[in-house]
Amino acid sequence: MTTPSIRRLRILDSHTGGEPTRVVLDGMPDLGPGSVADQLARFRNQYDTYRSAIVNEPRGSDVLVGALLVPPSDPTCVCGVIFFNNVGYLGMCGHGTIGLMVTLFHLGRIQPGTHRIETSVGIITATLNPDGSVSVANVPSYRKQKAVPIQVPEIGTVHGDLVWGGNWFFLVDSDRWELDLKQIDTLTEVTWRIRKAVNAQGYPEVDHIELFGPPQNPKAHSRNFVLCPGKAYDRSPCGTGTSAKLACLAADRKLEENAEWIQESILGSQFRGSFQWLDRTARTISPRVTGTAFVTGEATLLLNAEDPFCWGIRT
Ligand code: PYC
Repeated sequence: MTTPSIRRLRILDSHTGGEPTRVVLDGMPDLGPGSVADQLARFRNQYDTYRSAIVNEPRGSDVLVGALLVPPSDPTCVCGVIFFNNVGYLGMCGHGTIGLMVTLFHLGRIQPGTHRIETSVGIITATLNPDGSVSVANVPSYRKQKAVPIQVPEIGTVHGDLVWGGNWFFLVDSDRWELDLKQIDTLTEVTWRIRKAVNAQGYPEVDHIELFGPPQNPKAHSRNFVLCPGKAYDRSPCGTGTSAKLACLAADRKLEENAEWIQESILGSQFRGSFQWLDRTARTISPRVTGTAFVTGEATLLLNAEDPFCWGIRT
């Protein structure tokens, strides 16, 4: 028996409102110089097999979001981060940033206070609050189009808003579907159909579909169901999805600047959101989303070149 060639990747797992994040600390090939966006391009073009190895089965699952720590090009940032999932890369990730902050604190790399983080879609700030919660000031967010009609096979016409919240969302406000955990299969099927129809009808950039309905907790303002790009649903209220919702509420003058919006997930976990105007004419806001995360594991992934599933199971 020969000694296999094994690459070791050090990881920390956490969850934010039920949605998991796997922070990769080291062990990756060098992604070279430049901004986080430059490094993401090299990750995607040259080392995408690592993405699959880290988050897909047999080491991960469809719901897992990876967060690779990389050197920031902006020296005022505490780190750079590349977010990814079972099918590709995310621009920003709100629950992932909350998980990352709690992980960095767990490692003793940051203290409570405000820290700048470079992502592939811009610099964000994240505050580790004295009570352990994390507030993320996300990238500028805005609604591009309101009430876009989409013909969805076997469902009919669905109207939704096309919104940037660090990822592209299609937001549907409707009481047509019961937003309850027992309905996960139906909700997944409905949103997947909507996603395909939205993409086919002129909006290929949209990769998150978000349904809104009344909350179950009377303290919350709304409940959501968010379908992520690889067909897994977000267990958390989705940080970028909540940012997108805030952009719509701001544009419709349904929420005042700095007023609180409590967004409930399909699990019942909550994010607290608010916004500040960046440009009232362009209806662009700076969203702020607060949530909590818990570290769930510390491990070393072993990538054995002789393992037939070394690079993950791609579906
Ligand atoms: O929290 O922004 C988020 C997010 C995006 C995909 C999964 N979670």
